[in-house]
Amino acid sequence: FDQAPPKTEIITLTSHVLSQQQRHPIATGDLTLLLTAIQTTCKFISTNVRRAGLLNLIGQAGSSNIQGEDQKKLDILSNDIMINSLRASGKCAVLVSEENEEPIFIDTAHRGRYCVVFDPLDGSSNIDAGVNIGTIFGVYKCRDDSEGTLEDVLRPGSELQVAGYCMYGSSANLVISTGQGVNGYTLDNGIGEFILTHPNIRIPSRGKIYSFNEGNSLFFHEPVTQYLESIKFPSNGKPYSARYIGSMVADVHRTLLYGGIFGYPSDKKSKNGKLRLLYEGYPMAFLVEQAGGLATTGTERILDIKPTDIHQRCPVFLGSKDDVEDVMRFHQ
Ligand code: P6P
Repeated sequence: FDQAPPKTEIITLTSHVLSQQQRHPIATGDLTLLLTAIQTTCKFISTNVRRAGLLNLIGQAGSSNIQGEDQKKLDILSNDIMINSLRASGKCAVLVSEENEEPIFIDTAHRGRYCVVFDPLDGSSNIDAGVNIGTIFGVYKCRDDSEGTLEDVLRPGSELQVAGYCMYGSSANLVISTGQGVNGYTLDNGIGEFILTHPNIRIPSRGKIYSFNEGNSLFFHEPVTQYLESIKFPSNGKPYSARYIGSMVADVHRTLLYGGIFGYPSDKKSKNGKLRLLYEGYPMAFLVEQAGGLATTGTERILDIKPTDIHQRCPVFLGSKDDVEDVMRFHQ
């Protein structure tokens, strides 16, 4: 048999993170254990999302979250799973969830050195339509002299240790960065492991796709209108393609892999846009920058923003470096 053996290098998320973390001389294994809790949560949520229709989990839960949005049963379930799993890990001190008005301060018995900000099931308005949705998370380490306070999570995204998302679609794709580039893993339901399928994701320097909700065009500020005109009616006669799913995880995942630009700008209706800074803006900006792209409000690097409220919103333009720089030029 002179054929080369098939490349069956099965690297799991757990072993990959362990190997990356072990390079840090001061690694205690705490972050690895926290990431294990996060991936277990994603596996659990994936199972429930996949079976939602069968278990009649789809539909309203009859309550609404602090954003005033109708809560779906899966939202509540995913949030409960994530909070319980993170608390049980014993590695967290403060949790911030899109579904909870106040931060969650972990009791002493279960307290650790990390703070996790997350949207347990982003894009949930798409659940009933079977459109891809996802969990988005970011991890801060408590400041040295802190046991875990609000100030530990009101920090610029540039201080995150980890950022990632898990997209629930035809398969469960977990994309994560610990500050050494971006890696993508696909859940093998047969063995219950996330397998490394997209090592070292790099976003193309320029793409051919733009992803905005143009239903808001009436309210767009002039720089956004002019930017969109420039790629829809370009002098080279080659307009960009429009792709908009309306689920941030799905739109960002496509942008990471194919390049181009995703934008949810501020407009005359929403002065800071719609997306939340801590658990949507920061994690996605962290990942895109780690993959070689940029993430801006139009005038400011998203990761540099100092937050004042855990649920504050921010305008978002992110994606290929050249495309984001084009947008910034229209905001000068
Ligand atoms: P619109 C989903 O509700 C979400 O928070 C993001 O996942 C998504 O990018 C955005 O809102 C979609 O908002 O106004 O275009 O429906």
